[in-house]
Amino acid sequence: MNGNRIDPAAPRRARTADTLIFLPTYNEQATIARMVDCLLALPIRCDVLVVDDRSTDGTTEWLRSRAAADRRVGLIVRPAKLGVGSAHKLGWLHARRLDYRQIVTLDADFSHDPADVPRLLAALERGADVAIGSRFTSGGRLDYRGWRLFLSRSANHLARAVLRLPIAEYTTSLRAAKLDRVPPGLVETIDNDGYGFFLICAVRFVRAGLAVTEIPIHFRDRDHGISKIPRLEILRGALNLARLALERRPAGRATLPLDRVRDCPKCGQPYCVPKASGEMLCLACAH
Ligand SMILES: Nc1nc2c(ncn2[C@@H]2O[C@H](COP(=O)(O)OP(=O)(O)OP(=O)(O)O)[C@@H](O)[C@H]2O)c(=O)[nH]1
Ligand SMILES: [Mg+2]
Repeated sequence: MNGNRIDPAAPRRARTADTLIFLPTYNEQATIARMVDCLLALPIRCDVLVVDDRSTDGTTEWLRSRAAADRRVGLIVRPAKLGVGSAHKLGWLHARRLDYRQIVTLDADFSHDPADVPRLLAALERGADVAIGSRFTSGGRLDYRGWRLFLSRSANHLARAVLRLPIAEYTTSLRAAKLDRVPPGLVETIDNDGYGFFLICAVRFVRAGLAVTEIPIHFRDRDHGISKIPRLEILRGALNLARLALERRPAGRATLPLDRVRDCPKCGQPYCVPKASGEMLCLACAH
């Protein structure tokens, strides 16, 4: 394995299960080992994919050795911090390429409880296309205090009031979906690489007519590591919401024929997707 490159075997590795659990990481050394172990100990058959943006705290090294030792763990290391939304798009594209039946996404810092994963999957079994772990539906809880609590609550209340969609949670990443029900590209073509990705994604699920259900969760504030949310994200979030409210329909090209996905001429990985402009963009190295 080349220290500067992504493990080239990971993206082409065959899947060992029908369910992919996806985690984005940037400097999660305090929790990543426990998180991966908890996920793999769940009473479900699953693979775990981590997209790490070249963490500087040892997360990448730990993941490299875990991925080398366990076929259920896949790792894509990107050359720089390319954004949490961009990492999720790559996770979805990877799941589609390997033909997983369902995907689950969550944070790596234990704000989301791995024990909620089977509850989300059970909601899919009961007929939902998408299950969203929700802090704001009846029975949901949120440990934030002060400014973070105010911000999170008001952002989601505002989204609900402005968009008039039948969901209460727009901004957290704990979600599960049936890949054959979500049109290819609905997620992968979202034009946002940051935290705004989650809002657009939830809106696209509902506006695409998917059966979206909310499962109450208890969201915990991170107790290790530091927050990576830039203040500018708050302003970006407001603009994002205004744009979605005006659009009424998902913006842009929301389909992605998989035969248009190419190997990247720079990093060699199979994650080059066409942008709306027709240009190609590699979700793994941003070339
Ligand atoms: N690959 C990748 N992962 C990221 C990036 N930014 C954040 N993450 C990961 O995305 C998940 C959510 O990020 P957090 O920083 O926990 O965001 P948050 O939960 O909204 O806020 P805090 O917990 O207060 O930091 C965590 O697993 C992070 O490690 C990024 O640019 N690239
Ligand atoms: Mg967090």
